[in-house]
Amino acid sequence: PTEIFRADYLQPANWVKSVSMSFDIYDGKTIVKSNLVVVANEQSKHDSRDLVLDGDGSSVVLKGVEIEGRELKEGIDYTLTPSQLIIHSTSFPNPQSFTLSTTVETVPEDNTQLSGFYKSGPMYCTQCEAEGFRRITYYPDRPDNMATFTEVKITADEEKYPILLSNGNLVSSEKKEGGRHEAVWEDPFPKPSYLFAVVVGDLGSIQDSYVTTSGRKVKLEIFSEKENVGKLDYAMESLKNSMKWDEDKFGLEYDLDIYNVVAVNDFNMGAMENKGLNVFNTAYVLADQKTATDGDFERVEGVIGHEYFHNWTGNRVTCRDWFQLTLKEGLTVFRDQSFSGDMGSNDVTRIENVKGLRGRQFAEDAGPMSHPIRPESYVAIDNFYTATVYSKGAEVIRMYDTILGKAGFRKGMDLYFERHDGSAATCDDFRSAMADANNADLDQFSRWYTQKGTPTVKYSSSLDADTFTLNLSQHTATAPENQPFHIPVEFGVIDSETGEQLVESHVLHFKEKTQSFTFKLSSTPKGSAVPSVMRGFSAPVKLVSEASPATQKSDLLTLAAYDTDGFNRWEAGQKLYTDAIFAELHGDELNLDGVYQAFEQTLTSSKISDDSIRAYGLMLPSESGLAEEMETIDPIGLHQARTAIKKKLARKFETGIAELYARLTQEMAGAEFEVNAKAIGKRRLRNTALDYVCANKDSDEEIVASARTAHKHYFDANCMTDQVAAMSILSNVHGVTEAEALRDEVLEKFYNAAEGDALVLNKWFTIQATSSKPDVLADVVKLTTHPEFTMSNPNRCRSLVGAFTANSAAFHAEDGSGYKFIGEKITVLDAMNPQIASRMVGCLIGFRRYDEGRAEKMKAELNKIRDIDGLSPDTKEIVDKALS
Ligand code: B3K
Ligand code: ZN
Repeated sequence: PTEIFRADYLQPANWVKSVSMSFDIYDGKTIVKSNLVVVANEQSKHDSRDLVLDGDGSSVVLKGVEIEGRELKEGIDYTLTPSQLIIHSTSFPNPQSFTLSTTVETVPEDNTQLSGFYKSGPMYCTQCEAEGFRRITYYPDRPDNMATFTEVKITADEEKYPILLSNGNLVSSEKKEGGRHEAVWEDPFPKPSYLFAVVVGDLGSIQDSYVTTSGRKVKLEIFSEKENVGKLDYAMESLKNSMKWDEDKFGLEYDLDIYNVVAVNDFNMGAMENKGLNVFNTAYVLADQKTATDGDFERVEGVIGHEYFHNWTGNRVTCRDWFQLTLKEGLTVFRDQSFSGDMGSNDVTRIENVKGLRGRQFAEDAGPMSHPIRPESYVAIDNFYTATVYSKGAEVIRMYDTILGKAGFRKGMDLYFERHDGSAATCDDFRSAMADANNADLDQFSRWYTQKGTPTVKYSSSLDADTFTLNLSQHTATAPENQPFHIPVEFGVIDSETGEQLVESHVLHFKEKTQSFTFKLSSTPKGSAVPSVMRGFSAPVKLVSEASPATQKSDLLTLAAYDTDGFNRWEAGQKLYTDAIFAELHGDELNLDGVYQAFEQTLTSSKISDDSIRAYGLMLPSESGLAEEMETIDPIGLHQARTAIKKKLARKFETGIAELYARLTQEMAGAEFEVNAKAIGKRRLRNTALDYVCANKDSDEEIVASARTAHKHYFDANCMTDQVAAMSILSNVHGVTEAEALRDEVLEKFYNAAEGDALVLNKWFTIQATSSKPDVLADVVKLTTHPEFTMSNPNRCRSLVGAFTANSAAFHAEDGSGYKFIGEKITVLDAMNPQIASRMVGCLIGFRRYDEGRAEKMKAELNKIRDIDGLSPDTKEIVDKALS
């Protein structure tokens, strides 16, 4: 495997301008023929004019190559390597333009990598991004080659595979001999090969339609295996909402007459934005009351939106090379986050997104896989579909919006499409469009694309008469250059006594290593003047106050009570909780007055009208988020400290929480099930209350009582959200026979009620794998032998093995048993599906953040993995990075 560098980008010597293909599908063998119209690229700086086609010899077997009827000869006309077919320019009949035809055979039934053309249960499907197309045919498999797929002909058995789909519009379909049939598709929009798709199967579907603002009637169809057709409605609603939203927000309309989505059971990631034919992991499209949690519904909406928005940001304008991935991914995540916020609540969505960023991206940036949102090099590009490229990439786009304002951002987007529609662009092109449309200087802003690491921003403030001074400093320890970023700091000042805004919220442009800003207060403060910094989480940084601990605490209480910014109000509470958890962990003297005050206020304040906001305000920060604040991570200590603080809160507010739980239970009893921000908020708040009710336990009696409460919650539940909440609590029960019986009853009931539903069973596995029981690894090992468990389905594998690695206290057991378990699983997985294996290995690579004992054991597993015979380049790249 070779390392590829961004700096080495060169245009190819030839372009493929148009393509026609045929797929002849038989059990155990598919024949793929391709005709490529090749034209010389005059702009290429390559010395050689040879036509270089990518092709993965482990998946395609070349049967023949011809140019316009002349059969080419290996060695003379072309060279074949395990990864390329090179057509010598000496064999071109006319170097300006000619048609090349290839025939290959492939066996989708044997494709366990789920990249290229493969079989998922009874259906065939493709996954081409990033480099799967070369596992289907020989082709310039690079995103800057945009070609028109004028004809894609699919032939298969009609009875077994009545549905034959590809990108674009259906041109014709007809019966063939021997019980076979054929469909021909054409896609009028030029596209790179990674957006190609074919789906073949016996599928059910739901249909709908959408009329765009300019009057185009689009036929919408979502396909799945027949037994799941009843779970597609929410996705369809979300799709129509996405289409409307993109018209309203960005003036972007859909451009084909058909929009198809297919749900597939075996899928490496969430979904794929193939032109006119999205392919989805079932987990991100199927949803109903009985089988999906509110989180699942939110994800379906978000991912349906995400893939739809890619039609413009990704497909109409694509990436010049894979280093530019964040051009489409960061931008599209920003768009799907904005969409979700507009559909529900912007504050709630923001809190959820930032929690996600802190839990995953901050960790990535603090480990050996740290990279800028636009990486400089890669071995396996699939390893760079990361939290950094996606989530931090979205934060970078959000900063343009913050710096330029909504209208300015829109102007930049319009110019971006005006300049680049129908082509393959770069991150610099995007930044230039934003700058030019607004006459703005975004030169320094480019450092967000070149420097890795999470910056730390420190602040202090002072007041002199009515002049308020804010001092900022920035430092990025992990960026070798440590050049200052252009950081938009949304800022305001609040009177601690009255809650009045003394400085209205606005954006500061923080561009130096240290910088001071002064403001005249609008009136003389009655209490102290408290700065509210980085409102809305206006930049992806760690924010640290340099005030004394006492001032910090009182400032946080002011912000928690009065901040006009929903995010910072929530954040202030989280900081108070965080300080308390670390004080508990370090055995410092505990003064919980502030925490109690913030918690009580969140529990009772009539000013909070959104139940989700109240729920998130009551929840303690996650263990993964907290771990990022530690120099050396103590996973077990952290878990215990967090649990201890939770218990203290549960005890202190026993009555208030019980009342809240009872009130909500009564209010919701008999109410019709709905999926909207309000209904989700109620369930979220009630389940948060349940969690505290059940946390309040020491004696056996209390343990049994809380298990009874959860047990009742489970059996009274009218939806998956409430069942999962109850079962998660019960899954932690251990050591008290009566409570264990309740736990086992619910687990069994849940399993039986699932009736084999794959997504429901995944939850059953996950809940057991994330239990806080001391013997959880033994349970997990046993579950790997369960008849429903398989490593070959990525969702199932993640639901048990992946979920266990997220169970920090258990995974990081001091004896190294968790590491050993995962090492064995990765060994099996790597041979089967390198993309999934190399993801999984991520749980070991942060070993330098742990104590020596753990670090040594994690490293030992990594060394073992490195020694695996035939280790995939994907896994090897990550392991090498970790060990270097
Ligand atoms: N673009 C795809 C991701 C493809 C991942 C390839 N390893 C999904 C998305 O971001 O929309
Ligand atoms: Zn995407």
